[in-house]
Amino acid sequence: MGKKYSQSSNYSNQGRSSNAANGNTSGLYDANNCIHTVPVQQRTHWWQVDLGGTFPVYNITVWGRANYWNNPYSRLYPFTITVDGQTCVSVTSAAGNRKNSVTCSSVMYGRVVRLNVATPGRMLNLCELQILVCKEGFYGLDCSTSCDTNCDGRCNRITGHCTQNVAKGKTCRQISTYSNKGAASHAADGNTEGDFFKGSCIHTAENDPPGVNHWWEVDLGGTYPVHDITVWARDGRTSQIGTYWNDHLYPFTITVDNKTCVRMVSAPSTGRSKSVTCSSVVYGRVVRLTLERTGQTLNLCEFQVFGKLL
Ligand SMILES: [Ca+2]
Ligand SMILES: [Ca+2]
Repeated sequence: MGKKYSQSSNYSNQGRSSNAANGNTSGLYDANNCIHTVPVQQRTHWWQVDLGGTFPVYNITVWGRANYWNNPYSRLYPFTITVDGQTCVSVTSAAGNRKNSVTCSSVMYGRVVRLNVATPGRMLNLCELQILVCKEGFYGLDCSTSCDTNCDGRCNRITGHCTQNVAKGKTCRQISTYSNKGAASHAADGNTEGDFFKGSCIHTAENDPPGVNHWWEVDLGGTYPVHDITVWARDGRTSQIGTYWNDHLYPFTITVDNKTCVRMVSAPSTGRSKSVTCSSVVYGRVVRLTLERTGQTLNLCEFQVFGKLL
């Protein structure tokens, strides 16, 4: 609820797209609870929601229109649900009643969820579509189970499996090294310590080479689905952009095998760590962080890749 909705056409204001996510599962179209596309034999009738960010999509429940949900004129069935254009599930026949809970073939990470009436569709009536996504730290069909404490509060929101830091202990490289205390391996040693002099942060060399953006990377040793990353800044100083040594980390770009995962401009308002997510799951092996301040040395105390989705 409260997201952006759209649909292929609008039969009347009474059938507007937000009606399928207004929290009311009533099947009464006349009560402004359902959507209604223009009834023509066009190729596509669809309704979609833009979740505003990437979410794990798995359980979806749809409610059809009272007395029409199983109408032979394809007001809902058969339909296909997609997540960012990838098929989540195809439903060929109607359920026993208006309500139908379906699941994607696997957990799909995406932003735009669309219900398409299968061709040839005639119109679409949909009274509610719900996507259940647990908040961080909880999982299960009703999101009532908390992640195992060993997961450090992070687990798959469907299965409960720990999402482990797959970067820890892996081979690291960086453009240059300031001193032994700033070795590349320090950003994946499993220690988030922020005091540079305790030897758990990286530090690239000043003016070597000049005029380029400094980078650090980790080779995960195999292909992983990369999505959730947490970066830890250096402790101990007030920088130009907030506390800590944030101007030696932000803004940065993260790539996975040279494919863009995310660009992050702003440092967190509090705390040394920031969790970021790729715009979509990026499969790859080498994850690189590049500081977008030409010639500036890069400080990074820990880089965690929570890449194991299932
Ligand atoms: Ca509704
Ligand atoms: Ca470290």
